[in-house]
Amino acid sequence: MSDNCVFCRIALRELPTELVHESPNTVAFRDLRPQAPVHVLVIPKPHHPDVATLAAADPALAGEVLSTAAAVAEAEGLRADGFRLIFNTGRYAGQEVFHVHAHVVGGAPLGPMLSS
Ligand code: DGP
Repeated sequence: MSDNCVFCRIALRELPTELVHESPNTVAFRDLRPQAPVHVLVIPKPHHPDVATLAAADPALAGEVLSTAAAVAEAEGLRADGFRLIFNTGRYAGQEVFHVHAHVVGGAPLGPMLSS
């Protein structure tokens, strides 16, 4: 738990959210500002600021985040047509919340990976 971290508070169920999946070490919930018909965030329950620090500190947990993201994509019906998995990391990527999270987005054609 990191003080004032909104995603730690979601993991602890201190803030309301639309939960779509929970495992002992991960939580998945719908993004507040969806960018696609399906837009789910997957987080590890322990606080790590971004995917690089998570991968260095706890590679097994990083793997659990990936497998949870795959399970969410399957459960949301995204496997057949595909989906995008995004880890915004740091300032140039526009990361807003510094508790590592995977965006699982899909449900429609997503366009180019980067806006020009
Ligand atoms: P990023 O730029 O990768 O850090 O994206 C953060 C995302 O988190 C953004 O799409 C909006 C979402 N978000 C921020 N606060 C909340 C919240 O309190 N609840 C939910 N469900 N999503 C949130």
